[in-house]
Amino acid sequence: MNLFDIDPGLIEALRAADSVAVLTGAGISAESKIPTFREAMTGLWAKYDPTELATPQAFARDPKLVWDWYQWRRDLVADAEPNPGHRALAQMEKLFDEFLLITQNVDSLHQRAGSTKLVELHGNIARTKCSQDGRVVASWPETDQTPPPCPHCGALLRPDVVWFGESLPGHALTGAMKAASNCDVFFSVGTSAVVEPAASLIYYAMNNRAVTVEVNPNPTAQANMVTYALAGPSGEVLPQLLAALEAAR
Ligand code: BJW
Repeated sequence: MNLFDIDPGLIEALRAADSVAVLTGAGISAESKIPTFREAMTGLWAKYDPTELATPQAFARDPKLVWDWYQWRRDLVADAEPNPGHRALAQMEKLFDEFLLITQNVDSLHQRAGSTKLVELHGNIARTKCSQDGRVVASWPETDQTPPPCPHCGALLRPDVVWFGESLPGHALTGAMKAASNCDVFFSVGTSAVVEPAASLIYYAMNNRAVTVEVNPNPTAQANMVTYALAGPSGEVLPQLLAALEAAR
């Protein structure tokens, strides 16, 4: 994909925009070598289905298995670096009066790329909380138990992420719905757009007649509804879009 593939109408819409909202999913971190959520896992984890591990039921059944899976993923994230897609979004937040990056990712790569105007819908893999009362725990005594017990109440610790069937953090979801409802341009980047309520944010934007843009090498079910579907990797598309926008300003 090169600059000429970006429709001038999209650049014009961005030039005129006061308010931009961007929803991101696992695909934006694919070029940082973090496997997307639904792609087959590797090694020891190849035989597990991630949609079954990311549940309170799996944790209740086999807390060690779920804890170890998150530890494997924490190690992948710790070794990863933000890619040009993350960095382009960090630049974009400076170009608009109102901007919100709404991420489903738990990997902190947006923050490490410099994004500051963001909400995390599904928590953060680096944080740990008590499975009983939800209190975030920064450290705990060395133990041979996996998962370790909460230092305050002795219940099992768990990652501070949102599993299927659990509620999203209220402040993050409210902010995301408000930004999607009020934006002039809405981007959906690197998400399969199947997990609710994130997948429905685009409809809030459409109801406000926003220009909608999908960035995904594999067009989703929403691709034929959006104003512009950019079928390429976000690490290439977003920097080109940013360059075209900066050249036009
Ligand atoms: C690239 C690329 C490149 C590759 N560049 N792109 C309404 C209807 C039906 C069901 C529900 C509903 N409302 C709620 C539900 C239930 C459920 C749900 O949505 N189920 C669906 C599966 C149907 N939702 C929930 O339970 C949510 N809670 C909730 O709504 O509470 C109230 C409630 C509960 C129950 C019933 C009703 C109401 C909570 C959802 C929590 C999701 N949590 C996870 C795990 C987080 C922790 C962790 O990481 O382990 O979040 S699941 C997983 O999916 C993770 C992701 O954030 C999320 C989205 O996945 P994402 O990011 O889209 O990744 P992929 O892998 O699916 O897609 C990657 C994409 O990238 C692909 O399209 C590639 O093509 C693309 N790509 N390379 C750009 N280089």
